[in-house]
Amino acid sequence: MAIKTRSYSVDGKREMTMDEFERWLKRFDEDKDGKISKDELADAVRVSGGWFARRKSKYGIQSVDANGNGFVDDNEIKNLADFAEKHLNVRILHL
Ligand SMILES: [Ca+2]
Ligand SMILES: [Ca+2]
Repeated sequence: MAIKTRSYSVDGKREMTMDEFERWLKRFDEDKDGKISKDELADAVRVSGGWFARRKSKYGIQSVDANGNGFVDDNEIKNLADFAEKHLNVRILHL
C-alpha cells in the first residue's frame, strides 16, 4: 500500500475527522467541479467498500442526496459521513 494510514481503531475502522473526510472525498472529484456526482461517489465507494460497491453506491447516493439533484452538496456531506460510517468501514471523529 502506497498510502500510510494514520490511525485505525481497534475494530479496524479507519478514523478521520470531518475535515479529513471532506478532503478524502474531494480526491474523487474527477471533473473538478467541486461537487461529488453519483459516478464519482461510486468510485469512492468502490475504492473503500470493495464487493457490492455498485449496489452500495446506488443506495448511498439515494440516502445521501436529500434534494435529489444527483450530487453530494456541501450540506449533504453529513449524510454521506453517516453512510460511510455504516457501510465503508470509516469512523468519523466529531471533535
Ligand atoms: Ca465532480
Ligand atoms: Ca444533492
